[in-house]
Amino acid sequence: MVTSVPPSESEFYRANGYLLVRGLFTPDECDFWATYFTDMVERGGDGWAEGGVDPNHTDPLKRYPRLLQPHRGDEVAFKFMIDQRIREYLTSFYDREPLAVQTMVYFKPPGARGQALHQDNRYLKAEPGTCMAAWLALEDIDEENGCLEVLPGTQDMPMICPSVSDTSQSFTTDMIKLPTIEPLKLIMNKGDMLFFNGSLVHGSGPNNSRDRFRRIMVGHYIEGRAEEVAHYYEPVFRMDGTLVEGFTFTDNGGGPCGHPVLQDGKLTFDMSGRIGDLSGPH
Ligand SMILES: O=C(O)CCC(=O)C(=O)O
Repeated sequence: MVTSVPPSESEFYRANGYLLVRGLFTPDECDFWATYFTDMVERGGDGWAEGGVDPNHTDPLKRYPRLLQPHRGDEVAFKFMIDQRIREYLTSFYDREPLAVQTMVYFKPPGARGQALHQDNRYLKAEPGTCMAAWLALEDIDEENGCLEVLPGTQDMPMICPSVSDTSQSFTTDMIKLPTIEPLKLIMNKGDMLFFNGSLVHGSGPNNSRDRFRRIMVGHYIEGRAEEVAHYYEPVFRMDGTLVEGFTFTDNGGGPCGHPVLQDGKLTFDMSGRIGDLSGPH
């Protein structure tokens, strides 16, 4: 496939493990997806809402839970996952087409908790290589409504053993704590896309706004050279939309992880940890 991605952008991704592309999608496309998936969750989620929808719950995330894997039955989500622009960018990073394994839609209404810092390949377990995310802002996103935060410099780190999160701030319970790295908060406009790799530590804070949702769509991919991925991510698709037959799915058993150790001001890892068993989304 001929790619129109400027080489400086793919070089930035390879060096930093992330790349922010401004205006990759139009405001009209974002408005369409925001309305389409909000309608979906408000009518009960069509089977894709994590834990089901409870419209009267006091927790905003029970009223607007994430949609998980809607591409497995919904054409709109499937088309987003294999969008040509995403395909070109991801292909340019490793000079090879990736494989598509996941879609998610987050609503994060006012008052909703965020998601504590984590690494995606802890969950996807793509091997060899890693996974990649294509995270699209469906509206303007800043610190107030819970922007994404990344820890620069973590893109080549091993899987790090998580500690327990503060569940008043995060709806997930794992949290990576690194003593030395300040989070980079990514202020994004509607239509901007962030690509990032499976080692880059990232997460988001709560939505502290009074009346602004923070809707995003994300696709997850694995490198084209990957030979296995965790069971939850079955089935695997090529970026032309065809199904990959005979892929190997791992049983989600734990692999090694590193405990952060500061030695003379330098961050290293004691790799004696084991990631616990996990199944399901991250
Ligand atoms: O949107 C968020 O707050 C977190 C998303 C995320 O962690 C991911 O897509 O891997």
